Amino acid sequence: MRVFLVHVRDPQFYAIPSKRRGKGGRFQVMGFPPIGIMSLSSVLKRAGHECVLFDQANPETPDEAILREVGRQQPDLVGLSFLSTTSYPYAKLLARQIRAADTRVKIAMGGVFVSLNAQLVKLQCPEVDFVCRGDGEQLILDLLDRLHDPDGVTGVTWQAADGSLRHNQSRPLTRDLDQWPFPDREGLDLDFVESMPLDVPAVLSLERFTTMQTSRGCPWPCVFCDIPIFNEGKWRSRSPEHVVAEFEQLRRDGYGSVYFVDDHFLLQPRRIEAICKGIIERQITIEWGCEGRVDSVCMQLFPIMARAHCRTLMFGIESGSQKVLDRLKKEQTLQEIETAVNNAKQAGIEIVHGFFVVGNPDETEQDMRQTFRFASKLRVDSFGFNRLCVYRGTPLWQEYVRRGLVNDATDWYKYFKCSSIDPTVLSGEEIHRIRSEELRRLILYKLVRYPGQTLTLLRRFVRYMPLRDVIYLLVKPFLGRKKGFTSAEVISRAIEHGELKSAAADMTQLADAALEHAIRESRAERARIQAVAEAE
Ligand code: B12
Repeated sequence: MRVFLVHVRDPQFYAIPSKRRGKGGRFQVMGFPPIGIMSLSSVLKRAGHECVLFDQANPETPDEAILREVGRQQPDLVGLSFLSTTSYPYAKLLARQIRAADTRVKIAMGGVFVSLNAQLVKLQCPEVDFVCRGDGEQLILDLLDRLHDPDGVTGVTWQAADGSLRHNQSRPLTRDLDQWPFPDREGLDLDFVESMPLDVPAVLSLERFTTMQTSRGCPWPCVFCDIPIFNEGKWRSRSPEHVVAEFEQLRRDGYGSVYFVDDHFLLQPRRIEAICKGIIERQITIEWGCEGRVDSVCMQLFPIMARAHCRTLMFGIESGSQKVLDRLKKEQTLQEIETAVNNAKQAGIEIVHGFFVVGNPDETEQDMRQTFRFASKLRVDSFGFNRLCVYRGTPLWQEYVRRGLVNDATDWYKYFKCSSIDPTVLSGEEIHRIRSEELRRLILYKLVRYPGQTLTLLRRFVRYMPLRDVIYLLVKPFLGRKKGFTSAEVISRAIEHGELKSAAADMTQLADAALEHAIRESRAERARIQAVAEAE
């Protein structure tokens, strides 16, 4: 059968297509490749199906291009894939356009957001035939076998001919992840260049870049995360041999840099040691990055990780106030954070990044300032301070439902900054004011206190980014708000994307007609910005 798989995303939100073309004329994109659809594609191809991939980071495949291809190639199934609540409005719109253009083609949706909201998505978006929950590899094969009668295909939510909503049983989680082929990295006409994971301007390199997933899930109970629910509280992993074999494949394909999208890579010492030894023995020099918890028992392995070319280690530090950490059920101490960061630096990990969140429930101004002071004490090379947001499926969402701050029936497809809805959180203006002040202080402090470390990082940026953008990154916290966009600002917005994030939050909260209007307007605006940037 012929299957289209589309990774839906706002093209300028998390990936910046450059005008540059890589080897073989492929478009270069600064951002993460869509590993979800790439994983499904290789499974489909191995089973003898035809699979065509689209990533909307590619400026050549907006909705219109996908609609044209649906008309031309008449696929049996179009699968729409996206990660987060923020992309749902775009996915819904695309599904509706496909259905309007072709009443015959079957449409499926998958990914974390739809897995956690399957019945509601099916009701709100009847154009979608199948809402697919959880791991997609075996599910999509089974679905293709039963496309016209998915009764019994576990993990699928659909509507029967009598109009009733069917929520088939969930699929038992498979522990055997080695059974799946490596993601299909050649199926997209794009070359990815490592950019800034989340808000982090921590450029690994400009080598050919890709992502890998070596494990799934994280069992810790942080109140803002829905991963334990998506993975039923379990952590599953691939064997070290399978991971190292993929590294070998990547070397053959000319990749120079990899980021692990695992929720918690640092969970099992023996596995990590075997992966690192495998990489070292085979003399693979691909540089890689990963993230994990600071209380990891794998800390003694940081030196071997560094020898195996782990260059970036990202920790979810969240706060410098123990009270806030406890409120977030982070189950980590300030001491553990310091120890992990110090050990990583001592082991020779080049970039240690700290993810922090501000605007937390019950966080006072003093707690927030303490977080910045704590960050200045830590030997982290780079840091990001995001406002806490709440998504359905997390324990925090459930708390807000109980407290009457969100309405599960009408708000399920939205997400909120906690500061917008929770009276125990500092107001948006206060957070902005404190964050700007403290960020300025933090940057100056790092420059003075750790000039060597900061200059090394800056040298790395300058190697990979235009000098004016690096300068802009540095001075931005010291500037007031400006009107209009410079091209550096377009890039920095993609790095920090504070305003885009607010716009996305607003977008998830619009009624359908207003949503379509807003998306049309924002596309027109984007086209204008692009035209200005190109003219420059
Ligand atoms: C890597 C990552 C990113 C990357 C994404 C890059 C990219 N191009 O993919 C970056 C850094 C850009 C990013 C950004 C954001 N992210 Co993020 N991200 C992740 C992370 C860690 C891994 C995703 C991944 O690659 N998984 C690996 C692949 C193989 O899995 P998958 O995509 O889920 O696909 C599988 C199944 O879902 C299924 N499937 C998927 N699609 C389909 C389609 C069909 C038809 C079928 C049958 C099956 C199917 O099959 C696949 C194989 O089993 C997840 C956590 C997680 N474990 O999912 C968070 C996560 C998805 N992100 C999250 C969030 C909140 C965000 C941001 C909003 C952050 C922010 N505040 O700015 C943005 C939003 C980006 C966007 N517009 O979607 C939340 C989403 C919560 C929610 N309910 O919305 C998550 C779950 C993290 C968390 N702990 O809460 N993210």
